[in-house]
Amino acid sequence: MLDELTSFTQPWPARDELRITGVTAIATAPGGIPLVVVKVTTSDDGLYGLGCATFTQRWRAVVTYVEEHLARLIVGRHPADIEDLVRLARFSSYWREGPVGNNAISGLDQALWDIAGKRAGLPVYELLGGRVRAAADTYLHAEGATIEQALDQAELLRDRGLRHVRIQVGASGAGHYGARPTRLVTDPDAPYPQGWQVSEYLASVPRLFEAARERLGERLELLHDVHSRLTPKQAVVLARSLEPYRLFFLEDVLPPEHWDRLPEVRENSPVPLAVGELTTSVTDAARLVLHGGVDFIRSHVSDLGGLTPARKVAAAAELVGVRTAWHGPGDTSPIGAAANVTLDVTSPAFGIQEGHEYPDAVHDVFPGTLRIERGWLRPNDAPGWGIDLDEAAAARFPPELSGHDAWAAKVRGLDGGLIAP
Ligand code: GCO
Ligand code: MG
Repeated sequence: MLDELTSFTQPWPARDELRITGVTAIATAPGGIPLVVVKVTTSDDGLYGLGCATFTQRWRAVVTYVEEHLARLIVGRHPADIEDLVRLARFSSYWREGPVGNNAISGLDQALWDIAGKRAGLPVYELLGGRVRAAADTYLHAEGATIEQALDQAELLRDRGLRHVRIQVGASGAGHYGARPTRLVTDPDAPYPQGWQVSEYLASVPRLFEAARERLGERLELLHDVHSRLTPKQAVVLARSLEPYRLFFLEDVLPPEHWDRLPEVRENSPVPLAVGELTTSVTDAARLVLHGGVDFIRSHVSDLGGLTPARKVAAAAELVGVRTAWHGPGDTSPIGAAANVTLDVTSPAFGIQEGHEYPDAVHDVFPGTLRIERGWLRPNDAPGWGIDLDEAAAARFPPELSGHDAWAAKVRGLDGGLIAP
């Protein structure tokens, strides 16, 4: 059966004897966050590639997808035909897209780019045509239960040389996204006492940015992530109230179910909108870029299916004047972070890169993990991604089914109704 499949999928004679011999998934949580990496081995002893397949909320499903469904289609193929192999992986399931499948395919795709780089002796950015900039300007997150605490952190980041800072402030009950709550109960008499209140949110964010401008001055670029909690009209109200504070971007004002209404929000305020971390298809990302919904496209590269589809989104963005801001939180492996930076330095559409400072344990498991220096991220010059995986070290941090599984469904209103993340 395997031979049948392999010969069915091998569409042309390969140029040499090199073949893919294995496709496996390694799950590890050295920073506490489950990360998934795909390893593609070849018949050339010691030649292998690594790719990010991290869907932290459903990591086990990705491992199964890779090892039980993907490997059998790919083993036996030559690793050079990346576009064909990712199309094969994508179309072979007939029902395409979705974060489990796309992350699995991304792991394969990025591992094949890593192999291509190692075979050529070149970093992946040179395979893509070389750099159009030396480094990617990066933002980090400042947060606090109170405005003062959040601004203390923002000031520290500015003093470390960052030019862009995302600022989030807490509130009572569930708090707001990205910041600790000020107190645990919003209203003791409500059906759901720790509920989230949109009115409190809409009033507190302009206060935060007014204070931020007063304390941090005009030069620092300020960003904010709503995390999809608003209606289109609330989004316009928020954007307009933030106009005096000249935000670099306002992120994810609407949940993906309402993205068709983004152009309306965008037309009603000059505040640049950044959207896209919840895109789970290259088609949806392209729609956001081409249909006037975004100023910054910030898809999660592995959720699009890897570097190969993400490059197409970057090319579309370049043609219509949209800029990129690839999603780069802690639930991206260092390989995924390196793929982000490779896109950043090779695409004229680059806008900004979200950065994450990995703890030491992650650096130990992934030697070569990039480091942010005064807000700049530079790609490795070593062949491929220039990042390795110490499998023995990875095994010391087995991931668990944990809070991450339900993390996105923890916010409810005072009436107890779930609020879309
Ligand atoms: C961001 C994001 C993340 C996501 C996380 C979900 O802008 O960095 O919103 O923090 O919430 O990746 O798993
Ligand atoms: Mg976000």
